[in-house]
Amino acid sequence: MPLPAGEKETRFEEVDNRGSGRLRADRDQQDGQKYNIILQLGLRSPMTRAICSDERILTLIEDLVQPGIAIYSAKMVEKPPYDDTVCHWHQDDAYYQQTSHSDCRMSIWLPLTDCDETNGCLWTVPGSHKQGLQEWTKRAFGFCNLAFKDGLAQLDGAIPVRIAAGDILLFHALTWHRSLSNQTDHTRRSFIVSYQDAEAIKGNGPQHKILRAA
Ligand SMILES: O=C(O)CCC(=O)C(=O)O
Repeated sequence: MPLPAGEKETRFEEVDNRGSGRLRADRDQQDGQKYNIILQLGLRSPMTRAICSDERILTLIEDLVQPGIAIYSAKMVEKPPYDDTVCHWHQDDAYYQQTSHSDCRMSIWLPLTDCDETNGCLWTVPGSHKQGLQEWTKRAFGFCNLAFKDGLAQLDGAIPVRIAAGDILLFHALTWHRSLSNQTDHTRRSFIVSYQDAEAIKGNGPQHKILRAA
């Protein structure tokens, strides 16, 4: 979904810059941890709230996420320059089903900088959501650590998703995905909002927010 001219330069660069300051502060407190996440973006500021409830996004997902639309969670994920931290192959529903069940949970992955294999773009296996929730294990290292066991998943069809800043990747909570290292000298940030139907019980703590009633 390309953005109208000028919106990328104003809205998304502002979110990127604000996120940068906030993440730097968090990193200091996290004693050197490099892979940073800001949670609860659906609640944090008028700017981030506006992205989560943007009518263009809701129109894109309304036939898939129903009845009604609620935010399950909304976060920003940062990969600093030359960072080897990996987000393992996983399905978001491994996390989400620990809270509640929804058949139609989906996420938007919205990069704030152009992304490809050099800076840790997302990789997915198209169609993998049709295979249901796979067995996972809790990994000690890396992120997205409720991850597939080695050798379990058939990953032959995996593709890197090369995507421009401000474009949207939409994927089901059962879609297999991961991200690798950032080998560039620029920080990679993504804005991720997960939506579910308005009747599913709760979301990720206070982040849960009904945007359209069932
Ligand atoms: O933005 C990334 O690098 C991947 C994040 C991700 O897949 C997740 O948090 O579930």
